[in-house]
Amino acid sequence: LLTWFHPPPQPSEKCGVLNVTKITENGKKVRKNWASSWTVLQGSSLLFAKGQGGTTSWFGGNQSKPEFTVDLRGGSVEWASKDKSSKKHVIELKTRQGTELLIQSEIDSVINDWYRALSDTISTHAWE
Ligand code: I3S
Repeated sequence: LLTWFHPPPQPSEKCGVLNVTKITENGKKVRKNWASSWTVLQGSSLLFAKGQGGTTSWFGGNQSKPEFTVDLRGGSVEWASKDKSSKKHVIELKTRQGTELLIQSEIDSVINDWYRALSDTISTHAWE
């Protein structure tokens, strides 16, 4: 009966260009290094490939591997506090492995969509 009211299934893939920096790696603080990155959400993984303005694609291109991948399972997302970055629209992503990333876009709607997609992914895979 309630089938009609179920939300549509979440898209498992999303991609776009975001500004990204690691701030912690395996629990250790690292120096910020903001870079524009082609970002792909695929299942419970978030993949990054360095690129300029989204022109680089590693799909079927010569760059066949993403630069780095994070496992979202068991992770968390929140809006970064002011002391984490002076930029606006910054998401703080923490993984279970102890990596923390800041993810940013100048475009409100873009970063809001990513925030939603990442939180949805984390809750979808919460029991894995
Ligand atoms: O958290 P911080 O140290 O203020 O981060 C800034 C620095 O990483 C800076 O580079 P240097 O390491 O060369 O100082 C970056 O250019 C800034 O973008 C960083 O701050 P924001 O507030 O943009 O995240």
